[in-house]
Amino acid sequence: MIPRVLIIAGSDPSGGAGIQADIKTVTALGGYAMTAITALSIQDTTGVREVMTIPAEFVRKQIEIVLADIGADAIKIGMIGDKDTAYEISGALDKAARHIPKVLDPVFTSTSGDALAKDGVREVIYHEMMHQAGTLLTPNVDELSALTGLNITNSDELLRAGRKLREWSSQPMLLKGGHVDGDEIIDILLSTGSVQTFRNPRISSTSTHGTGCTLASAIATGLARGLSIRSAVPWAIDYVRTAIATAPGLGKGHGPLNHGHTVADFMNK
Ligand code: PXL
Repeated sequence: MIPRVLIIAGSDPSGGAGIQADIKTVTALGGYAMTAITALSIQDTTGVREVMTIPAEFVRKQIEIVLADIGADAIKIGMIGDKDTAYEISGALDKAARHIPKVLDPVFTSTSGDALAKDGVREVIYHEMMHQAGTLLTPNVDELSALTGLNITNSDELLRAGRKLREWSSQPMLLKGGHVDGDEIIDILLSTGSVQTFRNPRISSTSTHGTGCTLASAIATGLARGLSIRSAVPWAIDYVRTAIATAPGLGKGHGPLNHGHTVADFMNK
């Protein structure tokens, strides 16, 4: 059966991040994408102008209806605009998705530095969502700082902050090192009894809009295909790296990735 991935996230009309990046990623990796849209944004590659949140109950109903009918093999959770929505999502997943692997990307700001979550979302993630069984949390440096209160400027501090957060939750975490300076990007996967490190040369590019969304969706698709977290993470990193390396160079700010690099074979037929 085709790997089914439910995406819970916000819309980016410029197509590089959010729901749009998620659907492209899941599709490009051979999965079937479904969505529960949490918010609409007005944004381009240079930044976010406005955010309109969808009523919390309406978000919950989107989740419930697709899980009841089609079902899902993995769930990706991205932008959550406000705390009511966070509570509804948390409740819906606790009820209907306990046994489904979940990738929780704690989105607080966009690549351009604009706020995407209102006050209180972080607390619901911290106190509820990151503890749900089968949840992989994927914080970047800023998100990990926001969740722990620790300043992170290098890989040692990234690991220290991750370990501190792991004292609070037994769920696995992928600490993303892209925002730590250096020629090498070091991502760290923390799970019970193990620390796995992924080292890759940094690709110098301004086309990085939506990398976090894309990575989380790629991991979710890997999990939906039956991969373990330890296998899905490097597979997803590989997909994102090629998507950055072959980015189309669109827009005047942080450009989008090339999500479609996996479909080239058909185009060349
Ligand atoms: O990458 C974080 C993110 C998530 N969701 C939406 C976004 C962004 C970044 O721009 O626009 C809708």
